[in-house]
Amino acid sequence: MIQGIINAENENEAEVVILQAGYEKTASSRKGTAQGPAKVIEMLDTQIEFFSRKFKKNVTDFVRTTRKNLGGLEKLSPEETLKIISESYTELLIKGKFVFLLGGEHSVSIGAFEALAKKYNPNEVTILQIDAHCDLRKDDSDYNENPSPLAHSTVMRHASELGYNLVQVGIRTYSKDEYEYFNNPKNKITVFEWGLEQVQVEKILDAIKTKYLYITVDVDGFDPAYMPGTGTPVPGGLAWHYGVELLEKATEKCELIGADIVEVSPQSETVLTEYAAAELCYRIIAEKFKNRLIEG
Ligand SMILES: [Mn+2]
Repeated sequence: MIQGIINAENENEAEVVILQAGYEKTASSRKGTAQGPAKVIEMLDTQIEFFSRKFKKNVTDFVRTTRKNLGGLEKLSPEETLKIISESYTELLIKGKFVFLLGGEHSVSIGAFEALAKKYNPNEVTILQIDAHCDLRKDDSDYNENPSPLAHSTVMRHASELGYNLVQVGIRTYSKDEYEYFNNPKNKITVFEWGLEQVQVEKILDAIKTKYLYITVDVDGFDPAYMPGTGTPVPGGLAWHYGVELLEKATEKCELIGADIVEVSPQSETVLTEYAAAELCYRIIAEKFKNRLIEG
């Protein structure tokens, strides 16, 4: 059997668990994120090169990774879904696993934030978010007739209310309420808007002041040239190498306690989005375990 990046049979044999949460009930525009995690896993298993150009080693020789699929979420309410994600995540944290969550729509991250808040003090954690959107809405009442406080556009508001520090990168659209919310210093949010002026990676790293780091990547934060398959695309996002460098350097600077990649909505005409998501996932895991790769 050819072994892929998923090289452990089950979570007992692995230190990294890729948690698949293909949920998309509250997605506001183009659907399809339910299929995202499975497609990213397929890329991890068949397309991504094991050999790290950065470390000149096979990452699979040093890190044991498995997957866990939270199936059957489609029929559930947002509340039920988040409960399942949060409970599975908590169980894995108790077993000492590093969890990499794959969405699904961005709301799945709330399950991770809730679980991690039981292990870490959110005041000591910065969530580095790559996204076109702030996702700081109180609910989705401005575009949904049956508003939900658990919609994907509210995910970072939940994180903020749990007490996490937020650093948002690639932002290029927000509402008046979101603008007022992130400008309130008591909410501990630093926003790096994307426009003509190039933001230095070092400037973003300087805004991360905590020991612990969580990474959440909404793929619409990257430029659609690199990740076109997503529900609410916005032109003018992060360039590929810029985003990779930012994520690697942030992981180097802090202790990474969790990560997710969300809003992958596979297209029939190209696998670029899920390939890029798989590569980000693999590079973040390599960086997290870089000491082994360097010493091994
Ligand atoms: Mn977004």
